[in-house]
Amino acid sequence: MTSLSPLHVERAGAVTVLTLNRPDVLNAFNEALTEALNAAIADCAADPSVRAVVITGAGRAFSAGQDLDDRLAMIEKGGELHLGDELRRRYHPAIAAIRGMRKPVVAAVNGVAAGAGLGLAIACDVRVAASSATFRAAWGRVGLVPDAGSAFFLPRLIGWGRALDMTLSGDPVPAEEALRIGLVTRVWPDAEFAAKWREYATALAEGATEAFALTKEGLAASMARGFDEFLEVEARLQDRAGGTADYARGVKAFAAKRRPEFEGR
Ligand code: T3D
Repeated sequence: MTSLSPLHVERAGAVTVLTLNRPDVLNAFNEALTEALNAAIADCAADPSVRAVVITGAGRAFSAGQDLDDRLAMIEKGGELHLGDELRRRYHPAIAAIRGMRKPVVAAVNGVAAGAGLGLAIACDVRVAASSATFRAAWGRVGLVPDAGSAFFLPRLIGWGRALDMTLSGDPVPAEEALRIGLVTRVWPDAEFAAKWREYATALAEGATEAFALTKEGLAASMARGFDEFLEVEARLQDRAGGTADYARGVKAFAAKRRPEFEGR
């Protein structure tokens, strides 16, 4: 990737690909990158013609997290650090917008994902990884706590014990191990990786997008509700899904023994 922009935005049919593009520093997040990422995520959310989003990295990394050169500069200046404010301003909007996005968001983890880079990946709906990718809960090694939503998502994805092992040890988790413990759901060889995630995202973008939005809503609701209350949420979501034109398209296509052509609504 040669563009000077810290974030490369590419439209491929109904898929938007956001490529973190600071390869010299393993796509570490500086102010310009988080600003561009927040804006691009908001654009994807607002554009109904975008039906799937992929976040990936340029070069050999997905992202090494917060740019520590920027933090070193702040520390050496001697002022007070307010990292909570940094999270609220730069990271939380992106994570919240991904969770709330009414279309699938895929993290295509092409290389190392560390610190807030791991946080971004685990906030996405689906994680797919290149076989050489690694996952590092790097915070402890620089004296911080997991952030960018990581302490929320990590135990839900891999379980309490593994989340503590990963965050306390800081040891790298290779892609095959990540697959085994449920941190990612697909691993493809490096040489095929880009073609595979493009194929995967294209298939998602051809799906029943509104039903996918309601699916995300349902899964999120299940985390915060008891069983009886959840069943009522489920019934309401299915009411809405059953009212979409895509549902009628899906049923007609099934009856005609052909593939449905969903329009996303
Ligand atoms: O501050 C806030 O707003 C709060 C938010 C905090 C969230 C966080 O993300 S804190 C955690 C930050 N991330 C890390 O602690 C990871 C730091 N990086 C590493 O530990 C290693 O780079 C890796 C394990 C990820 C990869 O190691 P390796 O050996 O493959 O590569 P390398 O040689 O360490 O890195 C290559 C270059 O990228 C190098 O620059 P150079 O020497 O070629 O000029 C290195 O300094 C740079 N780089 C890597 N990570 C960062 C970075 N530069 C700035 N910030 C980084 N996070």
